[in-house]
Amino acid sequence: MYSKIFRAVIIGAPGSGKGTISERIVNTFGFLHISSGDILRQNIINNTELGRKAQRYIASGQLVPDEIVTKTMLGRITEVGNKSYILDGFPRNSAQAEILSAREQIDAVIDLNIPHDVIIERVKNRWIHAPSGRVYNIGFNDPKVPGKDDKTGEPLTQREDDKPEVVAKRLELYDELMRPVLAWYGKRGLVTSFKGRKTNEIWPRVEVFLKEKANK
Ligand code: G5P
Ligand code: MG
Repeated sequence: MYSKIFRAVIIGAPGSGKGTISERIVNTFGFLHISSGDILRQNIINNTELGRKAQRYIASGQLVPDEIVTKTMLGRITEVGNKSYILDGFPRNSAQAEILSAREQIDAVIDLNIPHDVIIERVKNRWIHAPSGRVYNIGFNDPKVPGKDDKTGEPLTQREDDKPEVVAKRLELYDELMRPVLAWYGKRGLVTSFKGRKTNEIWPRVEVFLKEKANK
């Protein structure tokens, strides 16, 4: 398909559409989607040691401690081996970005720039199938059967951290911690920003961008 391994990072505020755009990248380009949030939520469901450690941080909108997340994500990247991937939710601050850069050469950073008022409306309608990470949204991406996952028929749930007061906290933390990360990647000429209010308008631009980049 593509001549070389392509490693991308997708960055954007909570609810900006990182998971949604990543799913389209997986379907179109065959990259693997490595989402820190999905991995942590799966661990919570499976009641693993990692899940038990992460749970209270996630529920309150705080970051899970760096050493836990970094170990988990670098472990997953190693398992993936020599395949193109898109990293979603990691790195989440400058310390994580530095550790990642010591290990992996990142080819592109996709920055989703969505106004906060749009995000606050979206997450109210978000429903997920936590075991797989599949995400739905009432009125945008409805499940075929209300309240049920399309593939497994299992019940959908809402995320504990999608409560309005936790979303506000996550948005605040995002702005504070990700500004330096974006600046860091920006200095290295890696950032391409996509601004808009709708995924269906942003996705075609991301697709064109990746077609050009990944084919080089
Ligand atoms: P996560 O899981 O990384 P966030 O906060 O970065 O969580 P989130 O909430 O998963 O990001 P997203 O993936 O950017 O958002 O957005 P999405 O799910 O695709 O879209 C949001 C909703 O809008 C969905 O319902 C979707 O269907 C809908 N939607 C999309 N586009 C449109 C549109 O155009 N129109 C409409 N109407 N709807 C649309 O992190 C969670 C927690 O895990 C921990 C932290 O505690 C974090 O808070 N964590 C880490 N901690 C430390 N270090 C790390 N690296 C960590 N990573 C995760
Ligand atoms: Mg997500």
